[in-house]
Amino acid sequence: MTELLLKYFRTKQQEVQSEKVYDTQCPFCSMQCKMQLIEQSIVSRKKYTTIGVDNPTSEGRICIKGMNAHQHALHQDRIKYPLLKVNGEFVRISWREALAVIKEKFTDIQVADGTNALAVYGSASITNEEAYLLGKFARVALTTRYIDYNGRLCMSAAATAANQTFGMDRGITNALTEVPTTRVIILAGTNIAECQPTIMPYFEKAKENGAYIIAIDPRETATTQIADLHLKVKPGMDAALANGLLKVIIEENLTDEQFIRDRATGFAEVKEYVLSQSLDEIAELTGVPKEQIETAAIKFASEETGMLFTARGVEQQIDGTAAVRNLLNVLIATGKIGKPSCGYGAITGQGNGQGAREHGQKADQLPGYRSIENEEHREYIASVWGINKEDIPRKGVSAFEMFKKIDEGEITGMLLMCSNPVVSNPNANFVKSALKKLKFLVAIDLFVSETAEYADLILPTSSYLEDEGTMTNLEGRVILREASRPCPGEVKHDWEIICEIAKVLGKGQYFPYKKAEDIFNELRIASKGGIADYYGITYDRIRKEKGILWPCPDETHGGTARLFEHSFAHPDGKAKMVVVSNSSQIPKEKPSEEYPLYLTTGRVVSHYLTGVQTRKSAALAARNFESYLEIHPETARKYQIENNRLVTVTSKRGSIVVRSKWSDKIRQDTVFVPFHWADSQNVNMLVGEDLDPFCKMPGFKVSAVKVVPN
Ligand SMILES: Nc1nc2c(c(=O)[nH]1)N[C@H]1C(S)=C(S)[C@@H](COP(=O)(O)OP(=O)(O)OC[C@H]3O[C@@H](n4cnc5c(=O)[nH]c(N)nc54)[C@H](O)[C@@H]3O)O[C@H]1N2
Ligand SMILES: Nc1nc2c(c(=O)[nH]1)N[C@H]1C(S)=C(S)[C@@H](COP(=O)(O)OP(=O)(O)OC[C@H]3O[C@@H](n4cnc5c(=O)[nH]c(N)nc54)[C@H](O)[C@@H]3O)O[C@H]1N2
Ligand code: SF4
Ligand SMILES: [Mo]
Repeated sequence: MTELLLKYFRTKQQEVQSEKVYDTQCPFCSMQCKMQLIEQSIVSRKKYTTIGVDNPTSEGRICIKGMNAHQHALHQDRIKYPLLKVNGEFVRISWREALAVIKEKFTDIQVADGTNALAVYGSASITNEEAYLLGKFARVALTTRYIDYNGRLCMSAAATAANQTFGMDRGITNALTEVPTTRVIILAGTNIAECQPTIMPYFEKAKENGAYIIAIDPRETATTQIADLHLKVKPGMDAALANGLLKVIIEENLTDEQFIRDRATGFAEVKEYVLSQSLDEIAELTGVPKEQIETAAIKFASEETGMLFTARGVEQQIDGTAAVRNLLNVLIATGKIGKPSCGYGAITGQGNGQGAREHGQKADQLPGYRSIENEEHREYIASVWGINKEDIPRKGVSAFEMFKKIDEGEITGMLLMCSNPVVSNPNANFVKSALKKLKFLVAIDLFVSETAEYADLILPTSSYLEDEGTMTNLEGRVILREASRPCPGEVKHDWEIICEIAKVLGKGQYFPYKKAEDIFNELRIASKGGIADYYGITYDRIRKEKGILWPCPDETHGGTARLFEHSFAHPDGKAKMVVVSNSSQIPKEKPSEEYPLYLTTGRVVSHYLTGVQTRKSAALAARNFESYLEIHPETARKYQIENNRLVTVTSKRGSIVVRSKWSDKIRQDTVFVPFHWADSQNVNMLVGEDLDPFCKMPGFKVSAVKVVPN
């Protein structure tokens, strides 16, 4: 180093007057990368740097979003005080006033419209403690049946499919360390390179070790680039494609007969159905050449080990459950589960997409993945909560269906925690009109989101730097987010807010917690004996062992890395294969003369979900400051769409205006728009309301649209 450089660094170091280090985890995706925020005071300003910290899942890596997460958490737009809407304007009020307003409004609503007139809308970006508490709050403090959460739009198809096929749902059936040694991988409708970037080295290592990678996606993405074979499927056709794979595997005698006999039911019916189908027709339906279907099937079936991964491309369909089940049929038919380097992964989305779907935030669920309609389960949870089992309400409806109930006047008040449904639910115009009908909406958020703007009261909550608690990452590993930064202004933690509301409603005795760990210790008991059994997991153990994979039934149990080694979780121990027809039970929207193109939606690496957080971050916003329409140049020419111009995209439901981006990486019959932007760029104004009959997932990945130049 030159004298000059040394001198420069010495002066720099002298400038740093103090340094604080905050241990935390990234607030964004399911990798939950461990990191530290380093805050340096330098003369007149503060400098922030985020670095990755070693741990079993992300191994010290972080991506561009994690690196810049502090930019939104420290942003001046953070809400720091309760805000009440008075004559259309939000004004600062005290917590005491805010809680009094809630007490009055909630009581009035329940007196006038019945106890079920209040609904709770939760999230999978909150901690396990908070997700558990929100479920308890709805049932015990509000005694309403209506609670559901944003995970309904996210993991519900994969979760339902895994429950139906295997009898239980844990995102990945293996620890990630098994990926590098597998021989063949299917990546179906998952863009891990942009959505879970720090997972990539596991797959890159597999490739270095000679694994054959098959990607299924209507677009070429950073993920399909690592594939040896890319099946550029027509949007919404994964179920039919899986039938093609099954047909070839069966005809080529590549099934694992013994595995099927010993470990599965339903194969004979599946075999009969797929053999009755024509591969030429499947090729036509899916847009994937017959030879490619054959190659994929033969490659996958003939290797000794193999793993299947799906994400929202396959799942966010009105036949998402069936599509996943049919891909699981492929996995079972080839005996590739329950063995080393063989298994299934539904790549979890949100930071706590796994844990938040296990402990009672779902309309039909009680903690530990128990069922709210099962008498024994009700009895057990009532005993943990200290109430009568008759007092636990019955099941409610899914996230989007709650907006239907609002529209119909059945739900008149809502508590919304950590979600932005105006941008994330289908048919956004309908959602907005429903929200306007509410007598009272409380939003608990970091910012005045597009949905919080509709609220009567906004409560300020803490961020990932401030709020401690456990999250269950995409492996099913329960990890502890230590968070030590003090809350800004009068901000409170989500769990504290729940407890305080319960208290003013006269239910304080059921919510006596002093810290997140107290809630976790109750969750452990509530989950005990359930499918998602956390009983053996403690904060101390997580700290020592760097996370524990559930199920973990007692404190001497080491956690479960690989599921289904000896049996599946159905009472007969077998996996259930099922016939899935080539076309959806509810017809999907198809391109027509008026709306000639498929629209599919998804993500870019630099933004997160509805963008409320990442649009605040200067570094991330600079990478993509507006939405866009990915369109094939041939298609663009056909519709007189120049490159880089504003265009109007219209479906039966509405219109948006975005900038065109020519790309020969997308199918010619399909356009793609990311969903991170709001207002006139809110792509959910275009998406329809039909829901998967099993899991109530909307069809975010298939709409019919037209595109015209502006
Ligand atoms: N950068 C970033 N990362 C994120 C998020 C984010 O918003 N931004 N969100 C997090 C969350 S909550 C989630 S759920 C995950 C989502 O992670 P992914 O599911 O991987 O993300 P998507 O972009 O929604 O969809 C994945 C791919 O599906 C393809 N696709 C579209 N239609 C179809 C189809 O019909 N069939 C098939 N086979 N593929 C199709 C799209 O082209 C896209 O490349 O990411 C998590 N990570
Ligand atoms: N068209 C289309 N639509 C989609 C999808 C798609 O692929 N295409 N994907 C769907 C998927 S997979 C998902 S997961 C949903 C997500 O949809 P949403 O849940 O609506 O999205 P977020 O942007 O995560 O909203 C989180 C809100 O909570 C706030 N927040 C952040 N952290 C906290 C916290 O700790 N506590 C509280 N109280 N608030 C907090 C943020 O500021 C933000 O306003 O969108 C779905 N919608
Ligand atoms: S966005 Fe996901 S991959 Fe990136 S740092 Fe955060 S948790 Fe890790
Ligand atoms: Mo998600």
